[in-house]
Amino acid sequence: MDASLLQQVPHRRFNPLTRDWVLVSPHRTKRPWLGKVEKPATTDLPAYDPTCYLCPGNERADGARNPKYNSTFAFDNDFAALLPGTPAFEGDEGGLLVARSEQGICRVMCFSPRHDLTIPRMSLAEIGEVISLWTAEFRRLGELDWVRHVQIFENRGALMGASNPHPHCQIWANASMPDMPVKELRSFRDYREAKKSCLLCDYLRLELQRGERVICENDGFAVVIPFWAVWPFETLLMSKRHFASMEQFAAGESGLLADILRRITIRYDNLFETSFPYSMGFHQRPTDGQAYPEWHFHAHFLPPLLRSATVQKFMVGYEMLGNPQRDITPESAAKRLREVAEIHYLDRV
Ligand code: H2U
Ligand code: ZN
Repeated sequence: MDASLLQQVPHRRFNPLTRDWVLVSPHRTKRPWLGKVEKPATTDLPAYDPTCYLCPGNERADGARNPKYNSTFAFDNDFAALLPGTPAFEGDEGGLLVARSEQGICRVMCFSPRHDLTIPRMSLAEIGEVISLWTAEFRRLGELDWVRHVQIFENRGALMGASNPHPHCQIWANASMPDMPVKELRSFRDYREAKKSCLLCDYLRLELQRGERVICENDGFAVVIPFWAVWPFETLLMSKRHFASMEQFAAGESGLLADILRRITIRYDNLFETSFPYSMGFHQRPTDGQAYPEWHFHAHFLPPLLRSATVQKFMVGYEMLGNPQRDITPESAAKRLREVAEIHYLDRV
């Protein structure tokens, strides 16, 4: 493949995980911007906010009271999108009006008692606490006989629709597998059948050889801007070892995940010197009790910012109707993320 053509000529790139395409228009980066400018994220938050429904000891919107927790804390979402006791029903009128009831459990999980402490500013030990609760929640929910998929995800920042700046994530456990993991599973499976190896093991090896899209790595994990990234600074976090979910961490791997999460989120914050908004989530094996040797543990970071703390990318027009498109290439975005430091800008002396 001609690397210089990829930086000059409009082209499409293929996502082997989802089998979607992205249109890349590198010649278009000099386009002027007269559009929407966002407010920069607030950075001067208090350590405790008496009006916050996630802070320790405070009352939540439905009247429940949080314990005075001093590490992490998870609870059932008071406004859950899915409910465990949903009665079963199914309807199909000629394949045109099709519906099925969906059972589920939605959890909310606070990362820290501190209202202002985001992952990039936490210690490795504190992130370790978050990872061990993620692992415990994944195991507990996944072991329920009707739960086939557990999605851990974080919406960070008002730009991503997070309802509260207190660092937290959500966990949704479903009776059905959602669309995105279904697509990935199909790709993992077909690739394994055709090549007798793993799609992400092979992809990671290729990226580590090339280096041009790698942002950071340690002995357990690596973060790259995938060749097929849609969002300007989208990244893919992959384990170096082939395993399928958090409860299969080998010795030291949880600490290495804490390290890599801290480093990539510090780089994100440093890029525009802002609390960098994103949606992120882990893609782990389905939890229906079957073995999934084809699944490779990974996480996606999907940040909306484009060129500064106040200009975001919009997925509109052709992207809603055709397929996603980007101007800045994954390679030049990776270069920018590689160039920023791994010391948080607020901790700089
Ligand atoms: P987001 O910031 O990603 O929206 O997550 C916050 C969740 O917290 C949201 O799903 C729930 C909302 O339903 N919530 C409670 O469970 N209790 C509350 O008192 C307020 C918000
Ligand atoms: Zn709070």
